[in-house]
Amino acid sequence: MLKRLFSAVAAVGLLLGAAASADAADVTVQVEGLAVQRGPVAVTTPATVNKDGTNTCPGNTAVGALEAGTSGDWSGDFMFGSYMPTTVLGETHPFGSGAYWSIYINGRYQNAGVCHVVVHDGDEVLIFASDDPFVPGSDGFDEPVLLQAPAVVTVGQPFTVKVVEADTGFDDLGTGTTEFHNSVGATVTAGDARATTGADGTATLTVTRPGPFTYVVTKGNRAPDRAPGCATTGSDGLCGTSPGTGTSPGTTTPFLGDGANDTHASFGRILGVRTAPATSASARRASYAAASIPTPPGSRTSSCASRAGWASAAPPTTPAPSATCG
Ligand code: B12
Repeated sequence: MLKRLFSAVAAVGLLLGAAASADAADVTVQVEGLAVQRGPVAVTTPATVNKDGTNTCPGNTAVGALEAGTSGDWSGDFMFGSYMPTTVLGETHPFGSGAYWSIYINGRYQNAGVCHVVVHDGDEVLIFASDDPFVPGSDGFDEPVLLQAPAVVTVGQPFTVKVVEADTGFDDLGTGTTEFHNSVGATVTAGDARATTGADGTATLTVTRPGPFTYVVTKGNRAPDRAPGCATTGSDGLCGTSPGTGTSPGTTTPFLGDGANDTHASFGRILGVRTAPATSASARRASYAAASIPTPPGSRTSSCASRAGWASAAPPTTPAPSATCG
């Protein structure tokens, strides 16, 4: 029965994939394994991906992003009309092992295989070693945390960032819908600055060293988020400023919700993790259980991608252009 259901859904996925345009997409790709990490890196998807010499997928899909973001360093069998990545950057997570390589786009769980998830310009593709709710224990990451922060900040001047976390619920067919909630108690580092988010998911940081840095957001077992940032005095020639001119980096008014000051170019957003370990896993178990899937005992959501628009912890609906980080 489930197999019939899967076949039907897979067929729909194939149709969706076949209908996909072959236009290349400029996306960012972030890989978060248990031992490997890459990105976010900005890439352009290839025209097609043929990993096994037999099966070809459209390139403007998650598998195209995976192929470009890992420079081809991944492998996986082709089944039910899609590749199923098992090894990424040398780290292997086969189904049934406790963790699997999962794909989230702009912080959202994807309800199709990598060959069928179409990507668009500005999308942030996260590939992470996710915990498998069908295997006892917590062997991979929970859903990601996602950062919303200015791509360029002023040295010595406090700025505010916001972190949300992805929480995905599943219906009886196993279809997931991701919601975003303010992430309380997430740790954000930016160069020499470090802060913890409060009840509204925000934190205030001050970077004192000029130059490029990487934002890193972590919370418990959730997949981390990362994004490039840059600190400048405004006249040091860094982050796109001109030396000696006093050009303002123009990033002192962080967007935090109403969209009124949504200046895409000045905000970098990090994609990352999942619910507090127990909550996330149990929620997924519960929803899968509703789909009559056996639940094992004890088992359990970028580069200069700039993005504003997470009003009320809602993710952006329109891809934002990339920022320049010097
Ligand atoms: C269990 C399950 C999983 C488990 C499988 C491992 C395990 N320990 O059993 C885990 C959690 C690992 C998993 C992962 C994913 N899954 Co899944 N999964 C299911 C589920 C709930 C049941 C499948 C099942 O057990 N059937 C019963 C057995 C007897 O039949 P089976 O044919 O042998 O089942 C196997 C295949 O379904 C395969 N499988 C599971 N997921 C996927 C996804 C893809 C793309 C492929 C090709 C195969 C595949 O693993 C099963 C066990 O061996 C179905 C929903 C459903 N109700 O069918 C979704 C479902 C099959 N999964 C789906 C998806 C999208 C994924 C992910 C791509 C999600 C993501 N964003 O990461 C990933 C795959 C990532 C990757 N590396 O390719 C979709 C597929 C849609 C499509 N047409 O492409 C389904 C239909 C859910 C949905 N409605 O969105 N999944």
